[in-house]
Amino acid sequence: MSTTPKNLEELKKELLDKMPTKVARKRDKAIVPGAESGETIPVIQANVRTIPGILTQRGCTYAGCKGVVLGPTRDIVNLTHGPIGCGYYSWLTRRNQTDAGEDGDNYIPYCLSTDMTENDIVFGGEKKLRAAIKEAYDNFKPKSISVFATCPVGLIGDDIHAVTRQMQEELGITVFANSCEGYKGVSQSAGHHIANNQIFRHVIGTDDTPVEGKYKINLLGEYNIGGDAFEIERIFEKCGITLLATFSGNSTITQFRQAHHADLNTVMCHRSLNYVAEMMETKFGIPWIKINFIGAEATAKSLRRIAAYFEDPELMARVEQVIAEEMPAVKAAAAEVLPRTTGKTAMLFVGGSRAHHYQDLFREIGMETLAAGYEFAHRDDYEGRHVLSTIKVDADSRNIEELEIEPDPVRYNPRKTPEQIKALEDQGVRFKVYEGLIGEMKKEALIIDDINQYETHKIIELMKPDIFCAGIKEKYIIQKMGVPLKQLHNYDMGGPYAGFVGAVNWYHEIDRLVNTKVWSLIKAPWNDNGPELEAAYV
Ligand code: CFN
Ligand code: HCA
Repeated sequence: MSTTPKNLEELKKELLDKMPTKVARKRDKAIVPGAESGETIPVIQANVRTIPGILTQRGCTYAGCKGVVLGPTRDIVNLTHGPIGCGYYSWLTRRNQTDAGEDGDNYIPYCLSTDMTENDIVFGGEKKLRAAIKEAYDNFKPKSISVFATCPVGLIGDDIHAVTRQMQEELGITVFANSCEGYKGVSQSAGHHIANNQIFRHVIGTDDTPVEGKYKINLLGEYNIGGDAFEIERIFEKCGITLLATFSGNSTITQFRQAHHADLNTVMCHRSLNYVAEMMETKFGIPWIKINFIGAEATAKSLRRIAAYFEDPELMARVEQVIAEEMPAVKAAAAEVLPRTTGKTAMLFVGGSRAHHYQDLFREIGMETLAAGYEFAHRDDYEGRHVLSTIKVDADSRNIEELEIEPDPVRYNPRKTPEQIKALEDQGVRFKVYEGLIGEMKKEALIIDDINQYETHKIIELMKPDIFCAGIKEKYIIQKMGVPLKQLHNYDMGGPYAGFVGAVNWYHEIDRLVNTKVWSLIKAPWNDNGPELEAAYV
């Protein structure tokens, strides 16, 4: 990499240079360097309101609740309470796949909305909501109906929870509502939290039917985008690990109801599902560990982590055997592309976990990340955290043997220094480590929270990456600059990229993208005195 710590500061200065003083002062706090290998982790500003007038990548609370967390469950009917736009524009946009299973129940392809109009805004929409729930029930006879509030619902004060309570009684199925009005919070992150709370309150642990199987786990924060969950399911099955429920890729409500029978929760996307992990630990005594199945090495490490948790030689041996069987194909694919991909550079600005996870996949083909950041993650996703290991459960009796050492395990708990950790460990305290993004990036790299459109253009101009990873809003503008953009949200119709099979897909895809000659032939219309500009100025 050509930049040094000094010119990193210069880069940052150039990024902020043209901004009004007040804006530059605020944005300055959201831009920090990396801090690999034991260096002090800088504090980054995150999860704060986007400055009005700035073009952000972020989405809304409704999107985080309905689209992200609850949307991927195939047998819950999702009903949007609001004007038709929110339902329509969140209809099948996220590429979360599902296997309709033996019962064939799959409502994901449908778009259900109360279609509120002026009349409902003025006189209230509760009647219409009640009728829509009834209509959905009559048509589908589903196991559950979940209602999502859009902005106007909160503004006019419809009591959606009273309506769903009534309808639950009347219909005899689980009906629950989410007060996920788009304007709440500062991003879709608030919507994740609301969905976590409602699924925990209304669904998780409501079916005590015992579930058979050895090494029972749940997978939290995996949404089966492009078939990722299918590949992870394949690997678990091969290892003899019993997956009770995935929250929420390729999932059913029955799996959620029975998820409390698991021995362990594994958390893939910490940002969107950590609340359920913490609540299940507190209520059911199920510990959680962080895992990551993006990257072949990360997959192997995660499987070993799960096996180590169970402390069972049989599982450990099985996991080693699976890794040994799967790795040769991965290594062969990497060896094939490495001569062409080594030394290429990437930037990743996406969501609340992939900007971190996908760096492993790039590393495996010799590519370095110059700059990265999240849209809506919180400080712990950047800075990492050491959570005091709060709970130990007796596997047979399910008795909690050791309770919270810290009063509130959910509370943000900053990363501790090596000395502090050693001192606490000497006292017998155990830690659960959650590595953040900053600690895994070089000090020459830039980390930017909630990057905006101006900064995106500037950083591409200044650091010239070979590939940029982001979403649909950024894609075509960046490609017009001559830089390939790989969508890390929907995978551009590709995938899976998780697990061993996913790694092979990724290596080939990235090789194609960074080595095709077409990008050098592109001239951006705004640099070409093209017809658009002429038309604008005549
Ligand atoms: S599938 Fe996940 S992995 S859930 Fe989250 S933070 Fe979004 S929808 Mo887009 S791709 Fe993205 Fe992450 Fe977790 Fe997806 S990086 S922004 S809300 N996300
Ligand atoms: C969301 C969903 C999204 C959007 C993707 C994008 C997704 O945040 O509401 O901007 O391209 O993954 O579908 O993140």
